[in-house]
Amino acid sequence: MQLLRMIPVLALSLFSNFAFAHGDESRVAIELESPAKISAGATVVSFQLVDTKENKVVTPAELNVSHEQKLHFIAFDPALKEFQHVHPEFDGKVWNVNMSYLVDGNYFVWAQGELSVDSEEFSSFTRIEVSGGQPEWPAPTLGDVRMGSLSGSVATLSNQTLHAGKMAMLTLNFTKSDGSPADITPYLGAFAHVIATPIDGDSLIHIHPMNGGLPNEGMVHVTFPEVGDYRIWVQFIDAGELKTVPLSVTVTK
Ligand SMILES: [Cu+2]
Repeated sequence: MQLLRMIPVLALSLFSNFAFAHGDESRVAIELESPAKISAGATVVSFQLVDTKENKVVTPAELNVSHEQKLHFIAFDPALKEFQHVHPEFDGKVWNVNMSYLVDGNYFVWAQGELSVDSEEFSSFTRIEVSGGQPEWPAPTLGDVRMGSLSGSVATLSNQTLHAGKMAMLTLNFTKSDGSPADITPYLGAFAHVIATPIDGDSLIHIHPMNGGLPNEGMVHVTFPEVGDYRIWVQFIDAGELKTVPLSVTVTK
């Protein structure tokens, strides 16, 4: 049983996004029931969620369905290379989720949801330390990389200059590797999921692009609060297959 960091939520976007969250005390806490130090491989992460404002445990009854799920769970390593987006289930006592950690590292693990009492979105984070697996990746070097591909699908973010604290409207475009439009269908009720974190990993931006002018194009309204590099994971379904493509951006003054 371990009380770990809780995260405040600042609504930055007008759209149905989990907003920016930072590593400060906040309202919903994750209490790990399973160990915080684990061996690499397949594992079940078990935890409680505590609404510190209402002073009660958060079960599915206390959550709204948000993007087809009551709870979203996002984990990544400090090198910002390993990424998981999964959906815990409640067994009547605790939340459980199957995860797989192959590479060593002290992972950032986020739970995101929306409280039914007042529709407040929350992002809670904790750390899970993995050892005994593949050696930890070296510290991240990101830079501005706005195009990436995976098994024949290409994700491209438009290249406007990004300024800290200023809302940007980026175009997100999906094609096949031959340049033809990708065959996009909704993932968890959205055109795509854009999950961003700064290089230190302890804050999270989760955006759902609006449909753009073309079926393979979406509009990402986002504010990056700080100067520096951000890892961005873009999740989308192309020809029925879920793809996660890592990109990165550099945010200037
Ligand atoms: Cu999810």
